[in-house]
Amino acid sequence: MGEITLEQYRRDYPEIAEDFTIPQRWESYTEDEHAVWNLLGARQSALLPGAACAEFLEGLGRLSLTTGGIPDFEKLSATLSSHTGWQVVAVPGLVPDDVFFQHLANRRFPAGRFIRRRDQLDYLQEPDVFHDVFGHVPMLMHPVFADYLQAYGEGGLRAQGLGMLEHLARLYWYTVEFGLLRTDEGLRIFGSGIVSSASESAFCLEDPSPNRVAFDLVRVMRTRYRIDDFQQTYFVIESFEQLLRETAERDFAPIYERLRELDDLMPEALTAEDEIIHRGTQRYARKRA
Ligand code: HBI
Ligand code: FE
Repeated sequence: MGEITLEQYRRDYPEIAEDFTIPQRWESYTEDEHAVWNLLGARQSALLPGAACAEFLEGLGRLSLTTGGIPDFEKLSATLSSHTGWQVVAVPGLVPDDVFFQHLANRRFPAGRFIRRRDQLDYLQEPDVFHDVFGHVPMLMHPVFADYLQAYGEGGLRAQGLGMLEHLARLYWYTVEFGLLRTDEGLRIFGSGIVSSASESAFCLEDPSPNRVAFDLVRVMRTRYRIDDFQQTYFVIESFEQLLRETAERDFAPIYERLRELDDLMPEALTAEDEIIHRGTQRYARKRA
């Protein structure tokens, strides 16, 4: 899946730096681009109480990301860094894995600068500023999650050296992007891919179709995922402390050795060892197939 190079981006973004960052040029956003942000922000904010976890909602509230237009990364980074030491930097789109990990390992979150068009409100392939900022930045206000994402960046660089990147990418996918949290009030969302999507916010919690399975590191790293539709399985953590403990504070070398012996699991698969919170009907996925 050939990665984009600096030279390719340089044609459209002559000001791109070696680390793939570009100036945000906040003044250049049009009124209509700010209006698209506000539309998405208002829509998601209305859906998320009782669906997103308290940690996400608290971060969102403190950053006032709802209807003030596309945020200025400099101001956003000032607030964010005073809480957890993270910053937001602008990039033109997807960046190579090692570049992505280097940023995370240094507590910089690379965010797309562009915003989706009005005819793409519900789905687009490349991460835009709404997904990256509204979806990811609120959780970076949480000290434990902030440490987890930095550790993921450091682990990514190591995994790349060991040829295990595909496995580690699944951890990112099923936690940072599509993770659920178990709370006394029921399941709640913390995954950025979900909180930035109107349809998946409801689907992941309410639809009988997908599996909901307790998080287990090796299980997650064996499981393939879909990038083109709703997930068929969501993994549920008990707490952010658990996530940090079972990932950042663990030696992955023996885990990678086990993974070399184990087959991949399909996105809808369940195993005898799973702690199943909800056994999905997979009706939605079958209908789409
Ligand atoms: N680049 N801008 C950007 N955003 C991402 O989420 C991203 C990326 N490059 C690589 C990547 N994600 C993933 O493939 C890694 O988590 C493995
Ligand atoms: Fe993302």
